[in-house]
Amino acid sequence: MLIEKYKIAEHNDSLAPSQKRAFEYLAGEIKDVEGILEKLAAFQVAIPSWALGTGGTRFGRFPGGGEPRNLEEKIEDIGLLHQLNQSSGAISLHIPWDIPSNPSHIKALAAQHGLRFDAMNSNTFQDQPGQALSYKFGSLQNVNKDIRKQAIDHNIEVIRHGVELGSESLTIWLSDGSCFPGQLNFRHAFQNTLEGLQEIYTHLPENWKMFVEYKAAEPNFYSTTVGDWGQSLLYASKLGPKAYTLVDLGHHLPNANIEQIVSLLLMEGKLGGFHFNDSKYGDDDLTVGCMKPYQLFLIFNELIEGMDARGMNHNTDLGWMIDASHNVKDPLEDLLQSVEAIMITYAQALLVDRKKLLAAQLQNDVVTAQELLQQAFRTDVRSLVAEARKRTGGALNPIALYRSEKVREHLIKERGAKTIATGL
Ligand code: AOS
Ligand code: ZN
Ligand code: ZN
Ligand code: ZN
Repeated sequence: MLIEKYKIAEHNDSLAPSQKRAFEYLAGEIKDVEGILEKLAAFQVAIPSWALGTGGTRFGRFPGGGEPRNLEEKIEDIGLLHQLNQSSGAISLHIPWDIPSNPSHIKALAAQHGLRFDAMNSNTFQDQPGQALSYKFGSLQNVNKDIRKQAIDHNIEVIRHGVELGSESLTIWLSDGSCFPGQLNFRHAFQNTLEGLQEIYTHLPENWKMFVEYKAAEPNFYSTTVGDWGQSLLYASKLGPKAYTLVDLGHHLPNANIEQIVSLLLMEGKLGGFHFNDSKYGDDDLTVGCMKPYQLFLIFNELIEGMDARGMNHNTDLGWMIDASHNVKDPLEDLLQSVEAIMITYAQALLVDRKKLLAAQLQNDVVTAQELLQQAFRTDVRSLVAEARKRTGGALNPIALYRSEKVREHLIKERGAKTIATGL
């Protein structure tokens, strides 16, 4: 469902006086407001197809109803998000959950909603119904050549689906690893995985990128074969110029300095993609910015510093995606919150006075350096983000409009109270 344009206009009119007050005050305080607004308007974050349904945990799942029943309805949900915030203009698909039966129809539907196809995601972490061989002991790392081949072929098939839709990247997250000491020969597992990735790499079209996503643990709790950024970088470097590391915020050991990882990967030209979420314990996949907003700010600060140093385009030169899920919220409201948190943090990072920061660093003026970062972080930029949204046709307060338009109620009526979206 889409919200009629005049409803967005009415909503924006009702909030116009307070928006004007807050925005004008802020605009008087910061430099280059127009330049920042342009960057905010351009910035797009892909929504993963699997975040549109209730996530759940292995203990239970409490779906709220009205979930998309097929790829078309997933695209419609993301189209609605994008209509409201103008910052969710891309969708990231997962094969086999989202195999498009009619790719040209799917492509046209996405285009109608202003959406492009971001990274394609393969799946060798589950056994699918009717699958010949099991991934119980891994996919690309497997000691069995036929299982490795099955996983390679699957990834090649994912590329093929992506080409049909106009995607230009493949994200490979492997759950491969081991549960107990002695189970795996680490070198053999690495070599097998590398060979598999090399084979997949040769099937990438000219303009495609491959993202190698790492994760410290889960589902394997002794070792993971792409377990950290060092291992991912090793694969990406051996593979070649189309291969990059993908950072998922929830995939580190506790207290890892993610901003430093990001900075060095960018320095090496090997940061390719990003999965946003937040966590308190592990791969919690919570709403972006709900737990550690300052850490997110520090990461964005390094992203911008590093991208600017390499002359990269903030929006197009990295694959930005949300990778979150949850059991207790309306997924669409949660995604609106996540995108908002990303935009707020991006705006704050754009406010950092980089010249002064560099000068402070060169003077070893630790206090000034910290002040400069915190000055930006403590600026309330919500009216700036809202202004960018308004200027591009979005809603000043997307969640408020979503609720007053009773979107979920409509979706439940249309799709039913007991729909289950395919996904995690
Ligand atoms: C798994 O933990 C990773 O974050 C994956 O990126 C993702 O959640 C999965 O590929 C969903 O299909
Ligand atoms: Zn991820
Ligand atoms: Zn994850
Ligand atoms: Zn996660």
